[in-house]
Amino acid sequence: TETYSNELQRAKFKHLEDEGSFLGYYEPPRTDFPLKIDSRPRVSLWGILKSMIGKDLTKIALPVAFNEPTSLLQRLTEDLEYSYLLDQAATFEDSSLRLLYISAFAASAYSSTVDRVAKPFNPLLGETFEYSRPDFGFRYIAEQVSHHPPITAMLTESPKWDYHGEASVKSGFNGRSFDVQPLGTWYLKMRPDNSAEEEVYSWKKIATSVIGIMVGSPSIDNYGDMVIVNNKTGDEAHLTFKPRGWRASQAYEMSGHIQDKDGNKRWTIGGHWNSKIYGKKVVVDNAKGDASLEDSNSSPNGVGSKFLLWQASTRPLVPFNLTDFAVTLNDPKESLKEYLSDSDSRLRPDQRAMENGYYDDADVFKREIEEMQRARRKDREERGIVYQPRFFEKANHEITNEEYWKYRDNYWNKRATKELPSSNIF
Ligand code: ERG
Repeated sequence: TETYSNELQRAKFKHLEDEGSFLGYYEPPRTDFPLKIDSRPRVSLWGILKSMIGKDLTKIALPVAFNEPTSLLQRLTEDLEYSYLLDQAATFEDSSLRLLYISAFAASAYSSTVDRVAKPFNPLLGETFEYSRPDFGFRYIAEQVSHHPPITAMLTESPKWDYHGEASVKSGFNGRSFDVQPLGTWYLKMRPDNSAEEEVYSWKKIATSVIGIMVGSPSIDNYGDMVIVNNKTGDEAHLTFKPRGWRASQAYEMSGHIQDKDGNKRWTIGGHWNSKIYGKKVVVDNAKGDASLEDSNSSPNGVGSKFLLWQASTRPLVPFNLTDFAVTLNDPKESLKEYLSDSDSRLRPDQRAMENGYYDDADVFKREIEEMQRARRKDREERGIVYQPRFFEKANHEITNEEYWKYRDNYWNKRATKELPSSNIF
């Protein structure tokens, strides 16, 4: 606890410990992936998609050959791969510098999409995924709270920050590209080292597209504008992710700036979301407040040239182009089993079969559990029961006043005492 600078951080740390959040996670995460070679049958994406123009993801039934062995609940955990940027952000006294690092965090989430042209398993209604990292200091819980439309609620907590939001997307194949537009708002609650109060940041995610489908070399692009607001100070980050376009030189590019509440630019940010992102101080050099970029040394504290904010980890050699971080997600560790909810993605039989290379079994299991899900829905309809998610509920956000999914505070404490309700969804 000496590593925490104030009462808020210490209280949160104690809460995470008191709820046994890291039980079952003290062994290091796996570094090895069960499957060594990807022997999925080669199927042309265009061959499948050409008859589905105008359809969205919920109406496109794809064979498992288009899946990767992660569930969307796990795919969302990947936002946290570079969570150290948030711990770093909390150390700065200058709120604009905090926002600079938070911007790098928001951009870093896109690095995992490179070469991942595959569909994560669509979570069943009520499916959950938990993931704690004692080494990173956070715990994560996600739940599929709606099936039509598919909506996932998630919350990550750590001593210095909490990150939560709703993943729901509008998607569609327009004949050229398959486009995914995220709809939900994402929130970061920060407990800075030098402050006795929390602050809330919020933003919306940019679009993700599968491009190059017709020409037979599909790849992923992320593009659009992102505005991250510090709702307490009024600071704003304005970030632009360039669409790849025709020139390869523009691929992966992002740039932007951090401004204070009066619109004065304080930092510029830029780089490539697949490799490196830099920050640079904006120096105001005359009374009119014209900004110019100064050049000389390299840290956020010194005045000077650009400094490295973030760098992508190198990818391991595993099937599906998973990152090191993604490899750890579906690990059904012995030490964890006694604590897991029976609705945890790690227990999905279809995904397990796929991870072990049994694609045909995966297809059969997938059909089975989806059939069971349809039967449960039919049963609810007949009995006039409205489905209630177990661990999240709708609430109005106290600061943005938008509707959001609020954690009901009933997962981790029940998990610690092994009293999680059973779901029987798999
Ligand atoms: C983007 C960030 C959002 C949550 C979210 C939801 C779903 C997806 C995107 C993210 C990333 C790209 C995904 C997409 C669903 C399908 C798509 C994973 C994580 C993949 C690349 C597309 C696969 C197509 C296949 C034909 C190969 C459908 O907050």
